Amino acid sequence: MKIREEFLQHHMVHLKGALPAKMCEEWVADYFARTGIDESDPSTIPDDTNGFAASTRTIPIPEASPIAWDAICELLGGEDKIDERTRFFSNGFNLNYNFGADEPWQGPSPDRPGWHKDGWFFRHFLDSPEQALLCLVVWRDIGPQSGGTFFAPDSVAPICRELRAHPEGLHHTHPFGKLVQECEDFREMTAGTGDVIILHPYVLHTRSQNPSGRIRFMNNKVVSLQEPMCLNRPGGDYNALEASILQALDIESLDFQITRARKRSEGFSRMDEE
Ligand SMILES: O=C(O)CCC(=O)C(=O)O
Ligand SMILES: [Fe+2]
Repeated sequence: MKIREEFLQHHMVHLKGALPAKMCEEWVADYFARTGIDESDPSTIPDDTNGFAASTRTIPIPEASPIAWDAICELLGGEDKIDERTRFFSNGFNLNYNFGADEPWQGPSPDRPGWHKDGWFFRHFLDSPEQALLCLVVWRDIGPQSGGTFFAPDSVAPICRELRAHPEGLHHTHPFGKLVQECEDFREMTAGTGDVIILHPYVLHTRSQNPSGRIRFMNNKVVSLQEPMCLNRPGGDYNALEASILQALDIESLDFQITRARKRSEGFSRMDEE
């Protein structure tokens, strides 16, 4: 299936082996070497069940993964539409060491805590450019019940309706997660080394338990547009993201006007309470 169709139908595109396995292995080995963590020795595993690794290296996405870069550009309407600051992968891994390992396993469901929409650095509007895609970058294979992110691909429509109803914009702490109650399709991400899973930015997701004894190495990589989306393009020449939003709202076009200014933090840091 073509990338665009796949995105419109499933709100995700799973690119297998999008990063060279050798590079992934090297970056993961480097993490272990720098931190002294040894998975066979629990005393070396940090007490935090999750954590972000310090970022010590980055690589332009087109260099690391032409496949992922082509897919991103195709979905967003071309390379020139993408914010320069979001054109890199890094080793600032999002780690899940052993979250909930001592509790009975619970699969993806609305009952799990923590469902959210990404984007803590900006005020959220239906047409916001800041979180245009959410790429899950997988540095080492993730089997079942090994910390793979839980996600609900059918959250896109309820999120679109919520954002459409709030032209004044919503703070990132708005309880978007409650909309999982309207979802039926709950999944657990499993993936191989070097896979990149491109999710629609309005896919609700949450971390899962990791009783596997194996650290989960991933990034939740944000890709931003330079400009806000346009939901009423003359001629209907929509990028896949815009088309998916119109499809979710079941309309041909939308003259969406924001009623409060856009706002974001410096860089990508967490925005304060309003
Ligand atoms: O750790 C995970 O699987 C999900 C993390 C996440 O969604 C986030 O950090 O925004
Ligand atoms: Fe997230």
